[in-house]
Amino acid sequence: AVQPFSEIPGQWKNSVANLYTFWKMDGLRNIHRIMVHNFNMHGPIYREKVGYYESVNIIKPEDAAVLFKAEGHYPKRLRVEAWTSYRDYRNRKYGVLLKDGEDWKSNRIILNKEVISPKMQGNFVPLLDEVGQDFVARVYKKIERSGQNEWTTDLSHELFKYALESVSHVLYGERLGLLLDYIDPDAQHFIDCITLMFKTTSPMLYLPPALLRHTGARIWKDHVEAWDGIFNQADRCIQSIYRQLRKNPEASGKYPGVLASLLMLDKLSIEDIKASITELMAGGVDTTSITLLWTLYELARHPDLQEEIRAEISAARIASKGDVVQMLKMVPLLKGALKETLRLHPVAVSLQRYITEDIVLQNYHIPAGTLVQLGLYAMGRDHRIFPHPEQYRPSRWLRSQSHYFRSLSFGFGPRQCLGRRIAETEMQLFLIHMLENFRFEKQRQVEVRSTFELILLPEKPIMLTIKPL
Ligand code: HEM
Ligand code: 2DC
Repeated sequence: AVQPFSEIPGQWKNSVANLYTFWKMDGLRNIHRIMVHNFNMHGPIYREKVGYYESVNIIKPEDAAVLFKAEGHYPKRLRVEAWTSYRDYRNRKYGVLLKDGEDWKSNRIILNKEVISPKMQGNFVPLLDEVGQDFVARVYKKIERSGQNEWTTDLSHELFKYALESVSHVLYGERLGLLLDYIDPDAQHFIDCITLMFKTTSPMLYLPPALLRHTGARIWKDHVEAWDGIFNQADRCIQSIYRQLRKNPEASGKYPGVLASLLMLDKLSIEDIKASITELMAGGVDTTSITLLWTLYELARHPDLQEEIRAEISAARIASKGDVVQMLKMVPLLKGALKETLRLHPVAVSLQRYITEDIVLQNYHIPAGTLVQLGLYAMGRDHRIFPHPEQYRPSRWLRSQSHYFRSLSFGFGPRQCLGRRIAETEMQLFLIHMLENFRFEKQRQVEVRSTFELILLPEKPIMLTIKPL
């Protein structure tokens, strides 16, 4: 017989005690490892209550399948109160990230066509390819200046600039110039604000922002300052495109970027467009840059694999005869490498949904309305789901074994990552250009762990040596 909800294992009954152990274990930065620990202790399902938010946690692909079948027409994630509180405080509209219900759906359908339909990829490729080529030129310059025919560095800051330059080129159809020697200080400030915004969000997952706001807490002030910086910079970019479009409305035939396309389409209000474009711009920096950094780290640790992927790229370059869209269809191992990076180093520790109907998970009854979390980080490192999970093996993603509900790094279904196509294309083109030109090496073979700052980040700088081929 199916067991009742109240029988699910876990320490959900004593939430104060749970919060205490959580702080003591430095839970804030270790959420991903605490989840692994909980699955080891309780098995593949457990209930948990930390502070005010309660959830059922699952790890198995079969259970993920059941969860996503019960997500309803308007799938809802855990609400990040810090983000909604800021919008309410400053009287700014929610974009697609924070909207729910019919309002979310109608905005999302229009955005889908402009941002993740396969048809758009052809428009994005030339824009992203150009940025990739410029990045290579910049690295050659750095190598030359070092005078040692190699460059040893923590690439993260360069990658942030690459990511912002890439997403901006797609959104605005224009370059920001972040890969030049002297960059706009406002753009650098924007990058710093995003990092600060994520960092200040995570404590507020457990302490209600409303409380912090009324007690004048530092963390809330920093958070507001970070979002202010993000919105101000995005507003400047949006205004400049808007003005150009009004001065010169006739289409030139050239793809004008996501923002101009949305404005000309005239199906969303200007305020809705601004809100979602700002979210896309902010969501497009740390996510792809950190994933690229982890990928270079893994390839530096696996020189034979690096060589194998380089060979795949060379063959694809020749076979595609200059057609880059075609080329991207011929690099399965490279795509496997990105999936493998996100398996071991996911951006999101978990996926969550409020289920809209009663379901059964691991033989327990789960009532409609429950918040169910799929532990993505824990799943990626479970040996029952991924044999030898500690090994970085992109070939496991080739068409040999079943990937049933195992490839979930960008989420699932209609509420999945809106930036997915941009992210994937941008990361594939980056790796193609970099591997065609340079070799990556790692000095000391030390394991770098993840730390949670809303998204998962490397806990310390990753130093790489880059050499021309
Ligand atoms: C949502 C992952 C890059 C914009 C999400 C979600 C995940 C995710 C897991 C939640 C999906 C769900 O609940 O099913 C990633 C990863 C990235 C990445 C792994 C890169 C490696 C980006 C980029 C952008 C972006 C580049 C913007 C250009 C968004 C937005 C949402 C979202 C707007 C909310 C969509 C909605 O609620 O309808 N992402 N993301 N992401 N992401 Fe990404
Ligand atoms: C963080 O317990 C851990 O893609 C929480 O580009 C549950 C949770 C809820 C929503 C998740 C968040 C986690 C991680 C970061 C995500 C976010 C939804 C979107 C966001 C996954 C797992 C992200 C990084 C977006 C951010 C866009 C924003 C900056 C405008």
